[in-house]
Amino acid sequence: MKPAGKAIEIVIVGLGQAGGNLAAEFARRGYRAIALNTADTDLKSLSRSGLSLPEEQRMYIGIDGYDGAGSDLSYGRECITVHAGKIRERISEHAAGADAVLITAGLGGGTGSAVAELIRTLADLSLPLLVLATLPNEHESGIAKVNAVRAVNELVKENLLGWVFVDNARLAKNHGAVSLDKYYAEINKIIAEPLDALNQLNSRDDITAIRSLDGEDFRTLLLSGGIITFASTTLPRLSVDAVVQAVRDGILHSSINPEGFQLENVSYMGVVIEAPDSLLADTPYTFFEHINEQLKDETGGAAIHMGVYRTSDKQGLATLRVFCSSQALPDGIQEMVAAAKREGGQLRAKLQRGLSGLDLGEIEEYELFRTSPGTVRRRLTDTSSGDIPSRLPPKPAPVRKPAATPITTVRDTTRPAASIPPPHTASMPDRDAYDQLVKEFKESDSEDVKKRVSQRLEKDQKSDNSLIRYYAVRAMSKLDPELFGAALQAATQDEDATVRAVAMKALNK
Ligand SMILES: Nc1nc2c(ncn2[C@@H]2O[C@H](COP(=O)(O)OP(=O)(O)OP(=O)(O)O)[C@@H](O)[C@H]2O)c(=O)[nH]1
Ligand SMILES: [Mg+2]
Repeated sequence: MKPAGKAIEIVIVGLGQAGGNLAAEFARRGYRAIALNTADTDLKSLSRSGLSLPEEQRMYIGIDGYDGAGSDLSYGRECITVHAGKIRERISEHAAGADAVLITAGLGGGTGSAVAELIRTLADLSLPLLVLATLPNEHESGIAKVNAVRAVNELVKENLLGWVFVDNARLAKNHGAVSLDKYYAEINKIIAEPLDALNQLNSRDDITAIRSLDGEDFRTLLLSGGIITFASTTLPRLSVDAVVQAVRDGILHSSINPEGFQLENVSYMGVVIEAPDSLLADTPYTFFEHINEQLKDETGGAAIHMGVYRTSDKQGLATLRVFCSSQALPDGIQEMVAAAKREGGQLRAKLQRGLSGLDLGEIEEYELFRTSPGTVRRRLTDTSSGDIPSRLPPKPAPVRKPAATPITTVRDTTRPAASIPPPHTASMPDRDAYDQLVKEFKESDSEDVKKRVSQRLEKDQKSDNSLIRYYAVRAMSKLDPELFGAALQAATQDEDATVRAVAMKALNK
């Protein structure tokens, strides 16, 4: 059943902490929402004012009681795979009868970045899926950026009805003065507002329709299949040129979505003008038609849905709301890819000892610039405008993955410690190697083995290489945070934000 005051029923599924916080914001606005997380601590934080979701709308999907993915994308994916059955069951119940299912997630951590795995898990349910994903801030670690780029690359290949990318860096620039304790609650309001505003346009008491953008128009726009961007601005007067210019600037420099959406890539557009009588009285009847024609012209034939509403704005200003879907990734996402490559590259340059864990080879092989969502979309037939071939970099030769540090998987009780490689050997151990250390520590009865694993992890926590420190700290957090108290304490001062976060979380357990 459609919720009161909304044109269409959108239900929300939040994944990871950011996803859960966004789900809570939509719930505050009257949407049905649930949050999935690998961390019980994050789910519990959804009882705070401003970011709250009742307990029965939270679902723990961690493994073995671990608290969060600690930025480990493979673990995030694994959690979803392990709980696939119960996730499908829960979401199918939750989404019953919905016009659209919006999955919210923050890209950068290990849980939200696994959002494509969640989408694949839900594929059999044939739900009308959209995704709203935040991109990391500039100050976030290289690991967060690499996770985010991988997630974007996976996401655009999924068969979805729409993608909304949110640029956390732009939001931080404009709202960075908000206090730390209220920051996410505040920016999540800003993120949810444009979608909600359009969905409840025709139930608002403060505006009356002159020409309405109705619920079916909104449904067509939202489910048109493409990268969605929003913009809103105020205008002191209404003229065709001023409105078209504001639409162009608004989507090029959206304050929520990544920079660089171009009018010529837009395939569907909704334009809503809310204006007081003082402005409407001076606006000729043909205005509406002219804007429509000019936008159609500049977009190369996009479907334009327009609405004009009368408001009682005291300052005499008109509000312009723009919603459009485009078939090309905006420049802002390409910049993020460049930053991930750069910072991943710096990390690699620091290492020189091998980099199987971060796997930059894969990053450099990303097809992000090649893959237009148009190639996977099911509705639009003309995908030619969606590709960005002119900006394609030549495909670099794949970087060969160094072999992972050999770790014996067969238990040899006569030589209990033989499988532990020395730190800082020629090639850097990857995540599996550290998982193996955790396993050996847990399964071994030998004090000698436990001691050698501990010494190894403590030594690696001091490594010059942030990825080694990250894996070591993550392993400590899976073992006994008390035993590794001193090392974890030291790691809370680490120069890498992700290492600090994992250590803090372990100590708070
Ligand atoms: N807009 C917005 N962004 C957020 C919020 N919380 C976190 N983020 C962003 O989302 C990214 C991912 O962080 P989390 O959501 O905490 O990570 P996670 O998905 O829980 O993953 P793990 O903690 O590794 O299990 C961060 O790098 C931030 O950029 C939020 O409430 N709103
Ligand atoms: Mg988390």
